Amino acid sequence: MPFEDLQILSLTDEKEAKDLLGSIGVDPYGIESMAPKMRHLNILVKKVSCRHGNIIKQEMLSLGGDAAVSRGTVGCTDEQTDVLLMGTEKQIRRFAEKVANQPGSLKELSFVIKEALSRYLTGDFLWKTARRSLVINKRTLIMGILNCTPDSFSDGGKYRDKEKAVARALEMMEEGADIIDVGGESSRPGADPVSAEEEMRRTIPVIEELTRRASVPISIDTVKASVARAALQAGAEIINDISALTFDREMPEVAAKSKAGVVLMHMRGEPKTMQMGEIRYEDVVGDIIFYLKKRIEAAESWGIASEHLVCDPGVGFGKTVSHNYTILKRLSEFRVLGRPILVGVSRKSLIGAVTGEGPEKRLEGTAAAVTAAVLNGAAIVRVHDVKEMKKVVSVADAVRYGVDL
Ligand code: 9MG
Repeated sequence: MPFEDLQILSLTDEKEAKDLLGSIGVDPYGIESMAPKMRHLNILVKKVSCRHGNIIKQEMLSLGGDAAVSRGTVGCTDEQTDVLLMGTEKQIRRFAEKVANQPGSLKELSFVIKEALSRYLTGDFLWKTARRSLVINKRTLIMGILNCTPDSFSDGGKYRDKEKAVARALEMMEEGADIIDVGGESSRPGADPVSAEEEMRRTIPVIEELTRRASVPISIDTVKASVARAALQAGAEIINDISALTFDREMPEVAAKSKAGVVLMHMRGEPKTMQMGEIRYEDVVGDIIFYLKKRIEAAESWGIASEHLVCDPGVGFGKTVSHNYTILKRLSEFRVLGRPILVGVSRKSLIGAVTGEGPEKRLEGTAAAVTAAVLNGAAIVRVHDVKEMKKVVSVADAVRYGVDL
């Protein structure tokens, strides 16, 4: 039968698209021109006036794409509508060009679309910390968790706790951790806060020792400016702030002055109470992206350059199990933030909710969730079981980026 070797392709990145065009023998100009036609985009624009909704629909139709608007938009019985632009990257770019010269908000829409596309299509990142730049390119980084809370290492003696913590950090480094995240306050749901003094007592001696002995950057997991300041002085380079610089009004200044790397994480409420009561979002992914966009803008307004920022949807922080899986499934949408995405799923309750097992028995479930995160665009994964997750990430990276073997 002729044509029986027809294929329906699933292409996920620009390189794959260009390689395919090259293999057909398309000339280089054609490759540049056609690759953007191979990427289909759905772009949701909220609260557009009915007049503009109609113009957008007409323009997109004229370019061979389409735009979904509310039923009442055509007759303008609806004052406003959300608009879903549907088209290839090429059609969307043409649309943005066409409306760029229109007065008022369509001109702004053109600008916003172009900006969003350029952030969304950024593949490689530099993450600047207080002392170095981490290249994030074709390999997912591993952040190893070092909990310096009493339940983690304590066997009574202060000295032995510190020695054990340092030994575990060095072991994680040997196992493949790219960053060690040191924390002295539990952020588990329902956990009680601890004082800054206690947090420092638990973490600073460990960081001082690791700064002397570890070659990878140290991150301090804290929401308190005084703890972050002391940790940075002791040699830490990154602030992992689960409150996205909102908990302590002095934190932005500490981050800006030190030029530390900063993880901005989304959390609803605070650890003590975040899983209580009804947890509702209009659209969990859209709401978190909007929040993180505002936190990036706030950080920049305090003088923290965007190259220092990493964003984190905050799996498990004020979200239902269903929200957490939606975040993992739609993780690639966070690319629109234009910054690397960090994901922490290790041993969390979203895994236990499906496997029915307790935190110590969630290794395989964690492996599956880490794989999903990597395949959907995570740049960094925060994990307890570095040795095992290093292998998981290597295989997921091979699927995501390919291998030269
Ligand atoms: C401290 N901590 C616990 N879970 C976390 C997560 O998912 N992300 C980040 N950045 N920190 C976390």
